[in-house]
Amino acid sequence: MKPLITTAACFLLALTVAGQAPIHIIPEPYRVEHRSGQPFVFENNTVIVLSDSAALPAARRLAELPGAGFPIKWRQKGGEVGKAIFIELGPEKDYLGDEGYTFQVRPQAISIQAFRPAGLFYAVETARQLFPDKKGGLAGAAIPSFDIEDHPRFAWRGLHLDVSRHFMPVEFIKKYIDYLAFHKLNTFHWHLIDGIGWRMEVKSHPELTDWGAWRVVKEGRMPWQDFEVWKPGEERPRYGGFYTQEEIKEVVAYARDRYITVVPEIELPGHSEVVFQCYPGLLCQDSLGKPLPNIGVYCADNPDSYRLLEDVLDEVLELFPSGYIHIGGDEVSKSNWARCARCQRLMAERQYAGLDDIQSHFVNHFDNYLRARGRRLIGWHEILEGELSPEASIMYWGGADGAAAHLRRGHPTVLTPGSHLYFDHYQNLSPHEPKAWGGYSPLKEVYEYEPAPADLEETYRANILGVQANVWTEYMPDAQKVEYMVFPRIAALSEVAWAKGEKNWPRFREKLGGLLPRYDAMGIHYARSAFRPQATFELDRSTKQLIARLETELEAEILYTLDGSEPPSPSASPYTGPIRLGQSATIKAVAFKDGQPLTEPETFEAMLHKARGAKVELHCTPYGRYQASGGYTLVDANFGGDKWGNGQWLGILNENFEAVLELDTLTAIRQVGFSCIEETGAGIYFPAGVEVAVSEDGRNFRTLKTWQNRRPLPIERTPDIHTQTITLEFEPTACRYLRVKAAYQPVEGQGVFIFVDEVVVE
Ligand code: TNX
Repeated sequence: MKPLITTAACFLLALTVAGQAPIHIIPEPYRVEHRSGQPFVFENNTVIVLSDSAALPAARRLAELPGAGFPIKWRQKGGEVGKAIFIELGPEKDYLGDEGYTFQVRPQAISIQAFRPAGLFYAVETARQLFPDKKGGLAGAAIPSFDIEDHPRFAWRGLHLDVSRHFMPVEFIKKYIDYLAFHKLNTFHWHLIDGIGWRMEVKSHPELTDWGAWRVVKEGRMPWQDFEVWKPGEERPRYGGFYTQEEIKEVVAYARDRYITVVPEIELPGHSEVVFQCYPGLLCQDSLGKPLPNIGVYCADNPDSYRLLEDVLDEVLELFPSGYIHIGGDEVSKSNWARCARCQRLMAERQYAGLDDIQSHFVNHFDNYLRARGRRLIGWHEILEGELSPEASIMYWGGADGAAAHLRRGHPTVLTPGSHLYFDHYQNLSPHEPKAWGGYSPLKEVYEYEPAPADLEETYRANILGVQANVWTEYMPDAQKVEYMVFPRIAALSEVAWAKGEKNWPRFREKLGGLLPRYDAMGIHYARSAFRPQATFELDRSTKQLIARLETELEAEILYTLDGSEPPSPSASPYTGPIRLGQSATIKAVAFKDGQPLTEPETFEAMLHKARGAKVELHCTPYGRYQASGGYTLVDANFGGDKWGNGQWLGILNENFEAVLELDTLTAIRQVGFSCIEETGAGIYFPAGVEVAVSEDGRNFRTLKTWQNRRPLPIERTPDIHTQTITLEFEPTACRYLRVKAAYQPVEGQGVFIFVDEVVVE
């Protein structure tokens, strides 16, 4: 290994060479050293020079960069060359590893070197970002003199795509692979199978795609919620698609040319409803031979289950040369196994203690099967339940805070934490964001994710194979929406996966600003969510004024108004610092670049109500992660917004809400607003009733008003999110103490949350 220079030092170097534009590469190279002196200026007779045919693919890719169509020539001993780009492999470059490279720019020549062709490939991806995007030709363009040495932090740098919930055409899959390559990612996890659709042609079982690739579309339902296969002859329209084996070969070859491994996922033993719609005879059966409900799980003691999956895997192994085969294994519904005569016999025979052992019985069968064929099994971390084969590898999708415990289990692990790397989560809190699964993972949080848990012992660190972001497509029906959810977070992911130095958010922000025009040129529908202004409010407890701050994740000028008009209206002002508010106001704000608004204007209500900053006594216990700032959350004049998981809502589980607010002085009030949020699918409900009572001494309370939820029961469980301020009005009343109670709406067989935020007193 060559001596190390930290990224911070490189950054300083970058700044110290006067007059040179900083080098902006994402992901950040390991070492960048600027040199004084003249830049390299492209000329019309610039050539690409090779000495080894193994470098030819990289040379060709380089010549395909916009404007860089230079002739490719073989190096000749003693021969004179003019301006040249040398591309070479060298055995002395072994310190760079299989994927590293060096990139040197001098006034007369650019020199790219690597130990292996993959390194040259990544050097060309660096050139793609470095060379000006000049379609008319690069002649005349200048590149400053510098040295780059670069190699990745992790061996597994992955991006996943779920094509089961929504099928994505081959042309898009190839684009997606190009996107990975651009960001120096090297693993494409192709989630080909899930309960809703089978997407891979299997020659030995054509029903899997003849039927299993197509759904009947039902009015008012998302296609992925509709678990009915379409069969030929059916008149209703069909929805779906699949990849033929020829197409799969094409994709795998396309990826291989870009040093990307395609890891296929064949789900087992759960998430497989579609399989049993094709083969109902494979379902678990009760002791009378009656099939159990289709909950998407294979019978663990039916030889036909294993035969089908082995047939499928045989074809998978022919098509996919990857070292790892992903077998899913997440969220297995096991209840059929407890009622299935065969599974029960298996349990008794093997003396299994529980259903988890049946799961590992099933998974371990395929671990053996794959190992006997020279491959390795990887599955979602739930396969750790029971007695997992020590050879198996894990893909961990829990929160980052649980990663250390999983790494200590000793299996090689790819970290795909749901807390940071789920690109189906929202990237901004704005109500203008298109529907996403839930959660909240803004760009900065993705960028700042550190895969190696600080408290993890050194011996377990080697278990980190790498990192990956997952793209579940329930709410991404087409390529455009996938691009929206993936970009620009993929750029942050690439830094996490590749860059070794310390994080530097301001620098990343600046670099990304330069990358977006390239995304534009590539026609990518990236999200501008990181340009949406977000407001935070802080109550100045002494003056009771509200301090509003506006911020965008990526650098942009913000214009705002306080008079309800939409910026850029004549009354709009540029935001230069915190705004102090002595009374309620509506703030409308939007980010601008080059005179153009970047998104829709955002609206924020600054509500300086009478209970702001009051003393609060909570008579209930907020649950787990939903503590926000305790009782103060109710009176901080900061509204929770429409994402209940954002740390600004108090969540109360299976308990009535009760709080007492103590106002500074005896105050006349006429109205109380109780802000709450609901997502019934997540167990969060509006209250069944609210009661407001007042007191002058804090002991004897007098009820002023009650409110009752008159919605008919039972309430449907849906993923829709609603917010509401339940307003109780009454005759003006002087009060010092205000008690607010809210009863929860019990629902049989499940926990019920009330989520509450501001108590608005007028
Ligand atoms: C959980 S994470 C799943 C997927 C869903 C996803 C939605 C994992 C292995 N399974 O089936 O699509 O949540 O975020």
